[in-house]
Amino acid sequence: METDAYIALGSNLGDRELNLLRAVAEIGKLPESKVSALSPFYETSPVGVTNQPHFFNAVLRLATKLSPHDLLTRLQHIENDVFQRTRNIRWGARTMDLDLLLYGSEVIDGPELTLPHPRLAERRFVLQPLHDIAPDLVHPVLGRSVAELLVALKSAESVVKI
Ligand code: PH2
Ligand code: MG
Ligand code: MG
Repeated sequence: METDAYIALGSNLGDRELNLLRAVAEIGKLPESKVSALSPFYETSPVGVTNQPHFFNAVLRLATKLSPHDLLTRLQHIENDVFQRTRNIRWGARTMDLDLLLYGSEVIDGPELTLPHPRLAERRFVLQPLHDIAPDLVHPVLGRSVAELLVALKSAESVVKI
């Protein structure tokens, strides 16, 4: 069975735009999967650790037959092997961060994977591009659409379409 998964992409080291394009291409090569929507790219102010370069962020939809855990492992391989990402400071600068936001309406709370992504509704750099491709998608735990979550968001992070 095919499921719509939503993946957030972020980069704040190197050629950020090229990194996002490369990640989209790599995700597009995953087996039994097809990229079916891609948001615009945004330049965003860093959240959490603020003394680091601005990010480029985007969100894509993947129609996939891979399981959530298989998909997560493959995204980690892209981070590590294609972008030579080394695990450094949590929320620090990185060439590529691929976060599984949603997998259909699955709710998972495990040691390796939490779905929906726990900080999804607090982050404008995620909600804005998600809104571009799926405004009516309903968050399976909060029971509110992406459009509703975006309107309710208080944070003042800057998120600028490039
Ligand atoms: N990712 C983080 C922490 N902070 N800030 C922005 N603007 N964009 C990100 O992708 C981001 C962040 C942790 O993964
Ligand atoms: Mg992240
Ligand atoms: Mg991550």
